Amino acid sequence: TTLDATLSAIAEIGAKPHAATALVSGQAVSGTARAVVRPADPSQPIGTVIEASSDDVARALIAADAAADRWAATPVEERAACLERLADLLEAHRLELMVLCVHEAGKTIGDAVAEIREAVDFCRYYAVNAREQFRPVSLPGPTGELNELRLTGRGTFACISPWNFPLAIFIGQVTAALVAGNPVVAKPAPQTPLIAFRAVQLAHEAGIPADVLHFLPGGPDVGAALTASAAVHGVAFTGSTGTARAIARSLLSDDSRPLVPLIAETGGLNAMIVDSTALPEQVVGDVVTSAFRSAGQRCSALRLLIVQEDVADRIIHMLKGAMDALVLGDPADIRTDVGPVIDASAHNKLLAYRQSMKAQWIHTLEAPHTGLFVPPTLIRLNAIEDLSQEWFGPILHVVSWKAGELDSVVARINARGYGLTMGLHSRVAETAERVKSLAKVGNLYVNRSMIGAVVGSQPFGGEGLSGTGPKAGGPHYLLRFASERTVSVDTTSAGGNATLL
Ligand code: UN1
Repeated sequence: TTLDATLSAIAEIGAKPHAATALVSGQAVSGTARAVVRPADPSQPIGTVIEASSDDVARALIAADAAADRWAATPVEERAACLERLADLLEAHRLELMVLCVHEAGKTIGDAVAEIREAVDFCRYYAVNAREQFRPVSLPGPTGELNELRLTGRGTFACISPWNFPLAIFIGQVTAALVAGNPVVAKPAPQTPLIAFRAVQLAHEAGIPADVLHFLPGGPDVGAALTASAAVHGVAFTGSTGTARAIARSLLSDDSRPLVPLIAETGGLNAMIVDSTALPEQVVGDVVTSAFRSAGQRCSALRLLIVQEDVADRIIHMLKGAMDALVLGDPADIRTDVGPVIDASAHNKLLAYRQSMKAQWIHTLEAPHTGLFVPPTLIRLNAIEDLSQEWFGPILHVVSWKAGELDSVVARINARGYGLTMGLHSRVAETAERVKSLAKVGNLYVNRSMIGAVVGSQPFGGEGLSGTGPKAGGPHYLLRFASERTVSVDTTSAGGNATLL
């Protein structure tokens, strides 16, 4: 069957060694290769990467700067066409990309399919958006004056991307910066360089010039070198709030440097409020998806379930049953619902936290003995404020609320300072309206799961400690990657050029 053929292709491609290297103007760099491991079994490397040295970073920035004017002057139609060819190439190579997603990032097959889809969607959406928005626009003014607004590239952008969407977010940041007319230096997360390397090769094949897109895999040193450089005219970053703050400091640290934008998408303490009118089966399905899909490793994921006390026992009882039905294991196995977490450091932190909360466990599962697995765990808290921080894994906290407390529940969630996603399950229209008006979040989900924002329909991103905006996959995203130039010409004055009239 097609499924069997796909699964054996996944096994076959997954067994091959994969190699990535930093690319400066399309040229592989020299250096020592480091192993890239599989979260499902860190003793089995999936391939190797040669990371960028500080010299490679410097050379990439010089080459990008030299290409900046040429790329900004390339018609937007040509830049958009590159993104559309890239979308086609990503689709054509989807099997290989899925395999890398499964083995390098530990994603389930279902998540890997969604990841490739989202990357393709970003390319096509930003291509269409750029064509619409980068046309010069005439603005009304007095007779005898011409006013025109133009968008143009700002200069080299550093795109610093996370391991949790190693293709989709990587591609989303890079294509937005490119189509807006900027050269890009792209730094993937250290855990997931292989899939990003393939994406960059495909982007070059799609027509993005090699000196316009450089690939700089590496750790925090590479990121710090990029953000410290005056050659960087903007940063797109997805990752932790703390790192976003460090980047902002670095961008502002040198008084002689231009002020450049930071587009940051960071963490959340995402809550779902459930009232006593909600449909329990639907709540439980949406909670399991929101909290445990992708092993809870999405910034959109549900961390805190806030259930009205008169239905709490029933919901928790059903939730335990639904958790028991989850299959933990090898992400390359089609039956798996919950795969491993990304690396040993995440694994250790999550297990230590989970253990420290043992007295408050409501329910948990057994984990496989090898691999970086964290058992999905339900933890009871007394108050919203007891959730100390974002735990980036399959750990869900539960608190209860009483009738009449809705406004204060939302206010207490808002008071934590994050503002990414929030969920509500209720069949009362006034309750939904109340939460819509009070919730300070970027994405509010009513009577559905809280993850899986769709490019173009559900622009994604938060506020406060969760990010700077604009929203990825939304109509305003590209604008932040561009400079606005207003050109005003007096066509009546003596010096006016008759051809302008
Ligand atoms: C993230 O985890 O960094 O809505 C973003 C979602 C995804 C975005 C998650 N489209 O779940």
